[in-house]
Amino acid sequence: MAHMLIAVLPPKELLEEPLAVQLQAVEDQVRACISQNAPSAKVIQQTVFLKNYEDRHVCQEFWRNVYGPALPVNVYVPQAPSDGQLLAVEIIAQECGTGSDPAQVIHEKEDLTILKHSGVTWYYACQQEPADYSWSMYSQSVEMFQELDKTFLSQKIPFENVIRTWLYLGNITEPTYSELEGETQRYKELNRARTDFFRDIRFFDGLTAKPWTHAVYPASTGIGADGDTVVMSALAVKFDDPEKGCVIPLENPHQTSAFDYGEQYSIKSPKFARALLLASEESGIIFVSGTASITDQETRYLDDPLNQTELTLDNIEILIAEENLKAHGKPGFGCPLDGLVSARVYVKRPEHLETIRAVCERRIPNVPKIYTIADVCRPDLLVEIEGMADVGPASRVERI
Ligand code: 3EB
Repeated sequence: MAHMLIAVLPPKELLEEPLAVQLQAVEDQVRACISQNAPSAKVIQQTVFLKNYEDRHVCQEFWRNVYGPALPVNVYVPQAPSDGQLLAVEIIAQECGTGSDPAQVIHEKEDLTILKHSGVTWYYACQQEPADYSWSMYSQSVEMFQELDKTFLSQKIPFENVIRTWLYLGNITEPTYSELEGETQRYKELNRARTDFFRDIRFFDGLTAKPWTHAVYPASTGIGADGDTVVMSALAVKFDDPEKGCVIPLENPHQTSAFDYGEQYSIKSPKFARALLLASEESGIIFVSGTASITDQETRYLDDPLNQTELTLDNIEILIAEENLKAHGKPGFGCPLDGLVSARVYVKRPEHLETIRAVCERRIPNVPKIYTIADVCRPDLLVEIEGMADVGPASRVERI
């Protein structure tokens, strides 16, 4: 019973067509893909990148009609797809089967979908808006983390079980006012809010039998978005038997851990792991955090989108490699770079798109990818890439 990742874009010839046409074209492709390859598959989560963020209401209404009570969590991201489309969609689906242990999908509410299979429960949650855009960046961020917490707590799942977060932040590098620092930057205030919110959370305690002797954090993406929006989503998991589950945050030996970055980047460092392995005995998934052209803690290749992309992919390659997994105590759970099953490529400037795309198409040609236009948290970073890899002795990836 496989997990499926699908990246869908409306075809080029529909670029000038209105939203309804592009939306229907996307939906038709998803239906065709599922019915040809895995008819029992159910959609768990859709991440919808929008050129016009206000289109999210029309999209949500459209999918309410398509799915009825089986509506998956839809995360609307205010980032334009790279080639002028009104939307691009990344889908996570699960083959459900009918055997003795069929996967079970529970559509708890529009911002929470739960998937249970093979002894693991997955909780996909979304916080689409802050309570009030007039609040400070810090307060908006804390409130959104608290709302996500409530969503998980409604299922008795503590935030300790969150393994992956996505933080989309409008005007990410723009100035804002902070009680602590006076004039600062929106991203830095998000980091301060995250640090405060995470302070008493002992990540993964109770989730797996393994105790952590040092601070550990979920994998994450922190990335720009249009306007002054803030969107967050998160994935939590639970194991039927904590003895059988395995969660290992991964660091990159060539990079300073983000949580150890110096204060020049952010007075409170960004609390995230470079990647995270979620594994059972035989198979695993690596969630690769947003990754950029950084070694140690410095940005490399200023104004050089080609080499920034190469270094970013080198960083991902190192993270997911057999050698790194072995160094983290999980030999047999690594894979080569093109073992990624999906990738998102966030491009800062549209004029760098073709340069960045050429590198990605050369190095990860068979990986389903979505390119969007988004600002990166450091003004000198021109590209950020995240992804997922399917690993472990029992890994079997089919590319369709
Ligand atoms: C970096 O390596 C680039 O704040 O959650 C990447 C992934 C980045 C996640 C976050 C930020 C975040 O520092 C930026």
